[in-house]
Amino acid sequence: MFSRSVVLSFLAVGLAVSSPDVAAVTLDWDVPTNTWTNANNGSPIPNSYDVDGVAGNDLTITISGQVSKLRTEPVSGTQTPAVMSTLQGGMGGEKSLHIYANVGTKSEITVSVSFSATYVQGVENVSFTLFDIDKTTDSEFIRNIYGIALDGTLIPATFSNLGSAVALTGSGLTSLLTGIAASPDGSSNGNVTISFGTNVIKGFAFTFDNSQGPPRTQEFGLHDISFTPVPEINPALSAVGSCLMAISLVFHHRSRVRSRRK
Ligand SMILES: [Ca+2]
Ligand SMILES: [Ca+2]
Ligand SMILES: [Ca+2]
Repeated sequence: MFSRSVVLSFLAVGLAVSSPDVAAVTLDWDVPTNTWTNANNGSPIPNSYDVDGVAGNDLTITISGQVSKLRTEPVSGTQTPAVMSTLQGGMGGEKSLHIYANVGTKSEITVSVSFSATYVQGVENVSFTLFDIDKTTDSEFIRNIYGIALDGTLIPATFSNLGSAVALTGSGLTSLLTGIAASPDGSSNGNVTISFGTNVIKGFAFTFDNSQGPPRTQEFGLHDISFTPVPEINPALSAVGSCLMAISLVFHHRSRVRSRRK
């Protein structure tokens, strides 16, 4: 007969099957298909990437703000944004999404990443590293850094692996990264890793700008982006679990009725 422990066993099996461990996913710029495309006039358009092994795009990167300030990166001769390995963050040949711009005071270029709506439960463990946040004549700043929760709430980031050319001031949503020294192109001195940890988000954004001063050419790289989709409860398996529970309750009820008749 179906005892309470049998019912609990069915439920445990159902939950285990319907909540599989979901592996981390990475947008890796070294994968040849992960390229960046600009409009014919050179201005950036949103670019989407399919990286989780399931057909369909998983994240979209949009670059907005004063995009007229974007320039050709002189080492490669390529109009940015572009995927290249001029900046390597001390990782020896790693590519990044390179932003090279002629920015002056209050020139802001914002990078926004939105994860696919097919991740209905959002994503977690979002993490990425910026390369070459540094200072030549003027400091480079990264500000307005936030994740976006499923309900639209803004989530502060956490910062780690700060290179010696980067200073972190402020906290929470007003955290500010400032380039305080020059970092060579291949160096990790201008690195900072930005993470949202166990916060479930559907996107994130940050803004790059210049300190006060005349326009100067400045640059940084957005390295690989990793994230873990939050698993959905499988509706089919939930239905099976409910059926099994209903059947077991019927049996349990009958057995009690029978035992009362004895
Ligand atoms: Ca890579
Ligand atoms: Ca996909
Ligand atoms: Ca820089």
